[in-house]
Amino acid sequence: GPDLRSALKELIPARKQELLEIKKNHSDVKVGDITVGSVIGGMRGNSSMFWQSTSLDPEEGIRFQGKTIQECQALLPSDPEEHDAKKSFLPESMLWLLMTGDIPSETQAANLTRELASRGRTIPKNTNKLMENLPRDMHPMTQLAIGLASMNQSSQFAKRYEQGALSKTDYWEYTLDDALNLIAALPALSGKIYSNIVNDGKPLGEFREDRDWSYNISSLLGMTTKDSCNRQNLSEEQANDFVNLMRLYTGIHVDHEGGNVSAHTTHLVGSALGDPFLSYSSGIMGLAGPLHGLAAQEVVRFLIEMNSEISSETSTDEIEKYLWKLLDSKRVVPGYGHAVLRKPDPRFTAMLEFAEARPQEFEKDKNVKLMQILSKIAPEVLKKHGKTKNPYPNVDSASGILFYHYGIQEMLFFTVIFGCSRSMGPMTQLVWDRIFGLPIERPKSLDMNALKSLCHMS
Ligand code: NMX
Ligand code: MLT
Repeated sequence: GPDLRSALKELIPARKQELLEIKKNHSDVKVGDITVGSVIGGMRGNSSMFWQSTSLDPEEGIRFQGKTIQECQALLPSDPEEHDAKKSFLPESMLWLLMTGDIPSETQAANLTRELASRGRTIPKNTNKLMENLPRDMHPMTQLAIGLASMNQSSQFAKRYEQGALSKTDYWEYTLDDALNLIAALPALSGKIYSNIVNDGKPLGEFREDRDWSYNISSLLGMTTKDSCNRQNLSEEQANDFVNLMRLYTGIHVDHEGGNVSAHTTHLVGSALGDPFLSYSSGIMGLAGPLHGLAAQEVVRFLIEMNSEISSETSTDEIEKYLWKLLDSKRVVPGYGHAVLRKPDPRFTAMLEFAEARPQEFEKDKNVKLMQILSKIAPEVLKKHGKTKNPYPNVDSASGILFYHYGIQEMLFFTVIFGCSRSMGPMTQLVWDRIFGLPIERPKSLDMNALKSLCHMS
C-alpha cells in the first residue's frame, strides 16, 4: 500500500470536494442556538468547530474516526516484534487512522514507525543546546513548550512561507513534514526533560532507530531493560509491560475532539498560519493548566497525600471524610468531572483494565488500590455535593499512578507524557486545516453593554 503522504494525496480531492459542496450549498444551515449562558460559560454546549478525526459522545466517550477504543484495540496493528498476549496497538497505527480515516496495514504501520524513528533520531542542535541550559527545576511542561517553540527554527513551512515561495495548495505538504518531525522529536525531547529533572541532563537510555515511538519514549526515560541505565531494576517482563503501558497511554490520549484546551489552542494559533511547532507549543501551554492535563500530576499528589492520612486504603469512611474536607475547602477532586462527558471516561476504563490484567503486579500497590476504590466512592460523594455535572472519573484518574508504580515518580513530569500523545490529534487537524484552506479563527465577542441589551437590562 501507499505511504502516508501518498495515501493523503489520494484522499484529498474527494474530501475537499465534499467540504466545498457543504460550504457552497449548505452554509446557511443552523447548527444550534448560542445562549448568553454559553457566552459567559466557557462556550459550553456550543457546537462551533470543525474537527476531522475524533468526536466525543457525552455517554459513550471518544471515537477515533468513528471507532471506539475497543474497536481500535481489536483492529489497529501492534509492534510485530511484540509477542505478549497483552500487547497494545502502536500509536503510529492510530496516527495513520487519524490522518486518513483508514486502518493501516501491518506494513503501513511498520513503515510509519520507521519513518518517525528516522526523523526523530536527532533533534535540532539549537534546541538541544537550549534544553541543556534550562534551569533543572523549571516545570517540565514549560521545558516542553520552550523546546517545541524553539524547533520553529527548523520549520519547512515557516521557511518557505517567509521566502514567499509557497502556493496555498502546497501548504499542507510542508505542514505534514513539520508535523511528522514534531511528533518524531517528542521521545528525544521528553527524554531530555526527564534527564534534566532526575539526572542533571545526562542521558538515561538510548534512542533506537529500529524500535517504535513508545519504546523510545520509555527507553529515554531509562525504563527498558536493554539499557545500561534501567534505573528501576525492572525485570524483563515489567520493562515490557511498561512499554505496553506507554503504547496504550499514548495511543488513547491522542485526541478528544476539537474543543478541549490543548487541541483548540493548537488549532487557533495555527489558524493565523503559525507553523506546527509554534501552534503545538501553545497547545502544550494549554495542557499545562490544572483543570486540563496538569490534573495528571494533581491526581497522583492527591492519592499519595490521602494514603498518608488515612489508616488504610480500604477505609471507606476515611476516604469519604477526606473528600468532604477537600470539597468544603472549595477545591476540586482532581481526576473527576468533565465538560462534555457524562459517564466514566472509557480511557480511564482502558487504563484500569491494564492494571486489572496484571493482578500480581498491582495487587500490593496501595496507591493503585486507592485509585480503584476511589472510583467507586468519589462519584457518590460528588453526587451528594450536587455541583459537578459529571461525577465520574476522567482520563487523568488512573494514568499517572500506573507510571508511578513502575518508578516514574516525579509528579510534575506526567503531563509531559500526555503532551507526547496529544501531539497526534491536533497535528492531524493542522494538516487538514491546510488541505482545506480553513481561514483564521476569529469569533465575535460581546461587551457588557451588548449582554445587558440582549437581556433587556438597563
Ligand atoms: N470536584 C469538585 N467540584 C467540581 C469538580 C470536581 N472534580 N468538577 C466540577 N466541579 C464544580 C465546578 O468547579 C463548578 O463549580 P462552580 O459552579 O462553583 O464554579 C461546578 O462543579 C460545575 O462544573 P461542571 O459544569 O461540572 O464542570 P466544567 O465543565 O465547568 O469543568 C472540569 C470541567 C474538568 C474542568 C471540572 O470537572 C474539574 O475541574 N475537574 C477536576 C480537574 C480535572 O480532573 N481536570 C481534568 C480534565 C481532563 N483533562 O485531562 O483535561
Ligand atoms: C482531554 O482529553 O482533552 C480532556 O478529557 C479534556 C476535554 O476533552 O475537554
